[in-house]
Order: sequence, then structure tokens, then C-alpha cells
Amino acid sequence: MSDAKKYIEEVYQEVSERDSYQPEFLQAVREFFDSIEPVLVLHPELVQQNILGRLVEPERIIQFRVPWVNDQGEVEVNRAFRVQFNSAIGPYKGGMRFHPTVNQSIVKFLGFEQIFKNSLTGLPIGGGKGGSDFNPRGKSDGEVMRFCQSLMTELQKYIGPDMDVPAGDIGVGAREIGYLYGQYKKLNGSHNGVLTGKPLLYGGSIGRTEATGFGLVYFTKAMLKDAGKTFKHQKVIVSGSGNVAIYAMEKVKEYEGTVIACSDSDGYIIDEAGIDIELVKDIKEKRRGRISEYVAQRPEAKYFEGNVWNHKINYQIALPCATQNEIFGEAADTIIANGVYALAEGANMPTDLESTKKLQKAGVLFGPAKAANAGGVAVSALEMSQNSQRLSWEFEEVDSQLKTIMKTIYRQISETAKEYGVEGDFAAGANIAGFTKVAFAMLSQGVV
Ligand code: NDP
Ligand code: 2IT
Repeated sequence: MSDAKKYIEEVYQEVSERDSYQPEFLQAVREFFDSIEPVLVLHPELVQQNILGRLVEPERIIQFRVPWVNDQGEVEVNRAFRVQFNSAIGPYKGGMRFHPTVNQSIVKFLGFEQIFKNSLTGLPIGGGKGGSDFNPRGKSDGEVMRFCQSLMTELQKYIGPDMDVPAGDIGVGAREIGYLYGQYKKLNGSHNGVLTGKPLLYGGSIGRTEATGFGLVYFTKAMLKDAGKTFKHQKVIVSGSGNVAIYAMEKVKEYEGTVIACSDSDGYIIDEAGIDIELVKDIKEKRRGRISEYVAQRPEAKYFEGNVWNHKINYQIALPCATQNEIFGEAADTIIANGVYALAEGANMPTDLESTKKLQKAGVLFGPAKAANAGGVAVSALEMSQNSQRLSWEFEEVDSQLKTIMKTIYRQISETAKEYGVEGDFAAGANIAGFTKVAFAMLSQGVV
């Protein structure tokens, strides 16, 4: 075992004892640690300065109470977090997630991966993430507003346009960002770029809503091109039917692929004629309904309960865009048997470790989340630039920068993989390329 490998295992042992109750966080650390040995072999100073030991410990975690009054006049209490993971290359940047499963392990895995994703964008943003176990499902606009106001009353003490800039994630879209921003402004008396994903009326960037989904497809297109393939006439399954999924589907359609399925947390629809994206938008964005409602208006489509990745049907490209570990157990075997040759992660960590290995071993082109879904945060950083300039760019400007960023990320991770002797392993390429920049920034700033 090399000294570098020994060091990696020592740090992993330490973190797995210290955070033994945080399985998702440990999963993200394990996946990352498994690729970076060659960097540490080349640069023993990173070992000597204990960069990994410092990386796995967030600079700061804030946990707080969010009390609010529901429509029945009862007082409810939720728990919220902001993890300010690493600010070596810029202010903390990352989304807020509202979902009943949110806990410290979830925000730490997301914040940890965000460090390297943000580094890959080439823009000056550090890694952060936050969220709450608040469940927006079935809540009225008034309840969501009161919850957001209470959350921001506390969070505003710890964020700022040059310090920490939250955005959306699962359960947090334009409505929630609007309420959060309104409360921040009321308490601070100033308009500034403290949140991204704002409505266009006051500082939002055109193209941010579409950015993660579009960016995912731009990334995938670059990955396919290298393999001599395109989206044209390919059948695609997208999981989820939220922000990322909807705009991924839209771009796949523009590139002449056919999306034959999408899902939500209850089940999925198969529509072999091609998903009617406007109908999905109407159900999920406008009515906040369930994907099962789709078949009432498209009788040729079928609804199934369960996980779309276990469905047996022939298709070529998989774009998981729902949540962590949605691809587990037998799902990877089914995906491979279905004829899939490319999978790119729109969600964060949607593929568990074992499934990732299975897919890569079977020769499936694998686009890791840190690279493939970086388009959202990249356009968030462009929103920060526009806010600082007090300008709004046109859609074409934002979209063309997004395209360039996604193509550059693909090139960077594929070249890095080649350079480090793991050609075609884009997950390793993303980890190494994302890590190198952060590690040397930390090194140059001393022990802080
Ligand atoms: P949304 O809240 O808009 O949509 C989430 C979708 O995923 C919904 O269809 C939801 O179904 C489904 N989903 C959520 N949780 C689960 C679960 N436990 N099991 C099965 N399905 C689930 O979120 P986004 O589209 O913004 O986020 C989707 C993924 O993309 C997340 O992993 C997020 O971290 C990641 N991401 C998001 C970015 C962004 O800019 N928004 C940027 C980069 C990554 P239901 O309606 O039933 O809850
Ligand atoms: O996971 C992610 O990159 C996001 N949810 C977007 C973060 C952001 O700051 O736009």
C-alpha cells in the first residue's frame, strides 16, 4: 500500500468513526477518496499538510429551529441546517433542500460534493448546502411563506452576497426563493445577490430555471459525441419530474431524442410516443400534482407504482434526475440489460457505489453528478456576476456561456482521467480535477 493510500484510509477511518451515523456523507467521502490517490502520490505536500483531514470537516455547520404557524393556527417546528463546507476558492455556494428526509448527513453529502462541482465550473465559488425537514407537499402558499420567513429570520445572520449564497434544490424553487428573499430584504434593508434562482423581476438570471436540465444534456451531448453518438432517435428515460427533469426532457426533445418515461416519488409513467412535456409542466409546476395524473389525459401512456429504474424496456440513455441512491440493488443490472449505453446524473449521487461500479464495468458511459449537473450552480454564479454588475444578460448570452462551461467540464474531466491513467473513468476525472484546484487553494492559504 502506498503512503498516499495509507493516509487516505487513515482519514477515512477517522471520519467514519466520528460521523458513523451519517451514511450518505460517508458514501460521498468514500466515492471521492477512491479516486484521488494518484494526486496525493504526485503531491506528498498535500498529505503532509493533511488536506483531506481538513476537507472532510466543514468549516461551519449551523443548525436551528424553525417555528411557524400552520393554517389551523397550530405551531409547528422544523429543523434547518446550513453547512458552510469549504470557502477556499470563493464564497459558500449551494442550494437549500426542503424534504422530510433532510438531516445532517444529507446536507453534508450534498455540501461535500458541491465543493468539487463548484470547482469544476471554473467560477469562484466555494461549497455549501442547506435545507430543512419541512415537507412542502400539501402545504398552502401561506404556510410555505410563513415557514420561509421564519427560516430566513435565523439564516440571514449567516449569509451574504460575498459570504454564502443559497439557492434552490429539491422542494425549493422560484416560490420559496421569492419568500426567502423578501424576508432577507426586510430584515437587512438592502437588495443584493444573497440568493440565486430569484424571479426575473428582481435580479434573477434568465436561464437559471432551465440551467441544470439543459446543462445536463449539453454535458451528455459532449460525452456522446466523443463516443461517436448523438441523441437523435435515441430513447431516453429521465427520472423525477421536477425542475431538473423537466428541462432535461425539453432539451433531449430539441436534440431529437425521445423521452419515454419520467417519474415522481410514488411511481412513473411510460409513454412510448414521447412524454408530453407541457402536460408534465402543467401537472407538476402549475398544479403541484402527481405524475399519475398524466394518464388521464394521455390514455396511451401507462402509470406504474415503484422505481422506474427497475422497469424492463429497451432504451439507450438514462438521466436520473430525482434524488440520491435512486439507482440501487438490481436496478443497475436492469439498466444494462435494457440496452443503456450512457447514463448521466442530473440528481446528486443518484447512483450508489455498487451500481456505479457495475455500470462502468459493463462499459456504460458514466457522467458523474459533480460534472453533469454543474450547469445549475454555474448559472447561479452568472446570476451573482449580473447582480454585481447590476445588469441582466440576454438568454442567448447565458445559454451560450452555459454550453461552453458544460463542454469545458466534459473535456477537463475526460482529459484528467486520461492523464491519471484511468481513461474513460469520468467519475475519477471529475474528482481529481475538482479536488486539485481546491487542494492547492487551501495549501496556498496556510492552515486556516
Ligand atoms: P424538484 O423538487 O423540482 O423535483 C424533485 C423530483 O424528484 C420530483 O419529481 C420528486 O418527486 C422526485 N423525488 C424527490 N425525492 C424523491 C425520493 N426520495 N424518491 C423518489 N423521487 C423523489 O427538485 P430538483 O429537480 O431541483 O432536484 C432534483 C435533483 O437534482 C436533486 O438530487 C437535486 O439535488 C439535484 N440538483 C438540482 C439542481 C437545481 O438547480 N435545482 C442543481 C443540481 C442538482 P415528488 O414530486 O414525488 O416529491
Ligand atoms: O446541487 C446543486 O448544484 C444545486 N442545487 C444548485 C446550487 C446553486 O447554488 O445554484
